[in-house]
Amino acid sequence: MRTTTIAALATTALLALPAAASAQTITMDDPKGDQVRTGFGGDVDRVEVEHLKTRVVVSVVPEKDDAADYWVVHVDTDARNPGPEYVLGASVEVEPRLTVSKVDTWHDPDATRTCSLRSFRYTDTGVARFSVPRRCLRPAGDQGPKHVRINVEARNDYPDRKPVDVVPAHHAFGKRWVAVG
Ligand SMILES: [Ca+2]
Ligand SMILES: [Ca+2]
Repeated sequence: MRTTTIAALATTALLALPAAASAQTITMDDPKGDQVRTGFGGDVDRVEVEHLKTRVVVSVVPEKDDAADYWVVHVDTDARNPGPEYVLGASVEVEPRLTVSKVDTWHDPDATRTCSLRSFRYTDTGVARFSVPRRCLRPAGDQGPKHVRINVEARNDYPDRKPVDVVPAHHAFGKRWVAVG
């Protein structure tokens, strides 16, 4: 009886764990063909997030031959502020370049650039890989974010720069925090 009770308590304790458990690496899958049809690319297949000791790496995997012109990655580092604290942007211009900006809301006109990096590239398989030093995602003197959540928008230059596919959803982050490894 006692064993049963302990087992039951253990099960209850497990069920009581917060849904937003941390992990060093997560994958967010996205449905195929759910993008806004504009005649251009931008259908995201999945997003992978790695939180390493010195960098946060976000890999955006488009459906085959369906890359967007432009990717916007919103980074949540603080649950007390409902929106993102940082935005990463990269385009497929001749010389791909990654910018990191500090923001207070989803669309912050006063965004402040914290880093401008060459550490953005497309892999041979068309994956857009953002590799950001943690120092770009922290206030001065801070150690860097304990954990991050991510939102990715695919955008095109034509007919406009409105998002055509968003992971996981408009103005929402992945459920799971990705803790530093
Ligand atoms: Ca998709
Ligand atoms: Ca936040």
